Amino acid sequence: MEIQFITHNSSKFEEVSKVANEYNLSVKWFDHEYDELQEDSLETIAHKSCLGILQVKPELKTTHFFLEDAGLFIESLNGFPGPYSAYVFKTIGNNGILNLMKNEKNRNAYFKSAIAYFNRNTIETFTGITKGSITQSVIGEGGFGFDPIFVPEDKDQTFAEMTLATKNLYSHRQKSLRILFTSLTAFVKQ
Ligand code: ITT
Repeated sequence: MEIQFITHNSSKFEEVSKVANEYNLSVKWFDHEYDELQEDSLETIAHKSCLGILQVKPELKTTHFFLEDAGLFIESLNGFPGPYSAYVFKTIGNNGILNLMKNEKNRNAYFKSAIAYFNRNTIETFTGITKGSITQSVIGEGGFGFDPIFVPEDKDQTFAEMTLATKNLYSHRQKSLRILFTSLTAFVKQ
């Protein structure tokens, strides 16, 4: 069964294909930039993005594909940027977030990943959360997005300091992916 992953972010695709390998699944990259509707929940955004893509690319109706929407939720900012993460990253970036949190003692935050999977018929959503904290400065060169300012719980490195394999042990994305891939491989075994 061929599964396509729709994203414009090559780093996301790398993370996804490494986890897929562990399940002997081959995921193909479908490079497409799509408009995300602004909604309060990542699951709704992912679900609606899936519906939107099926409208503009009706040829996908006979295929299996998924996409993913992720966000960083910061406790002292009441969950901001959350579903607005892409816009906030583009506009104020990591330094802008650190400035908003200047003198803030509560550094708690979590990353959430929401996958919407289309199985030729219906759309299912899967989520994963990784708790952690926001650093005082930008640290590390790897990864992408907010990786240099996020340290997962009980670890002492930011996601940007970790190898891809290590980020894939702790990330929000591998958690939602493992739920999806487990259900897909269970289905194949039946
Ligand atoms: P898509 O084409 O898949 O939508 P994207 O990079 O726009 O790729 P999202 O909309 O899911 O991805 O991400 C929202 C923002 O959160 C965006 O600025 C990302 O850089 C950031 N982000 C998402 N996942 C992340 C991760 O694992 N580590 C750090 N930042 C992340």
